[in-house]
Amino acid sequence: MQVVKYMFQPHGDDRGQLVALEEHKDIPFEIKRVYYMYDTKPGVVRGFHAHKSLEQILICIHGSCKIRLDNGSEKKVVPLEKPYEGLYVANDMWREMFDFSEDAVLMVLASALYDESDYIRNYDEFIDYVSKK
Ligand code: T46
Repeated sequence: MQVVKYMFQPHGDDRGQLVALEEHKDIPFEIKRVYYMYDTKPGVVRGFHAHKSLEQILICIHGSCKIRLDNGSEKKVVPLEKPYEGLYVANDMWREMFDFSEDAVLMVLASALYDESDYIRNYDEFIDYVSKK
């Protein structure tokens, strides 16, 4: 499984850092939705689903967390620890987010509006779905 991590270019000066993200330039799709999670409680694991068509970029803009990716045949854990790195998560990929630091803010840029019918929330269903492709 190929893990695609983007290293965004910070515009740093003596005031600090600024990262700008533009669709189809820094981000490989049109950004239709932005959401973020924070105040994640200790030991919590989120996700446990895949998407049929949604593509996303995950950026831990503060603190740190880990992402487990599973394409049905291989699993990888990717740490997100810097506000200038973004993990590309394609469709047909089971994901779990865990090991959130107390101060973690995980921001997600998504290629589509929220649509519950795009989710596969059952692991056996996911395995069945990807094995038929
Ligand atoms: C994903 C991972 C990385 C909305 O109403 N609109 C939204 O855009 C989102 C993302 C969620 N919601 C509602 C649906 C649930 O009632 O917020 C609640 C929590 O969502 P969920 O349990 O799906 O959250 P996570 O953290 O398990 O997963 C989220 C995204 O849903 C998912 O697409 O890839 O983050």
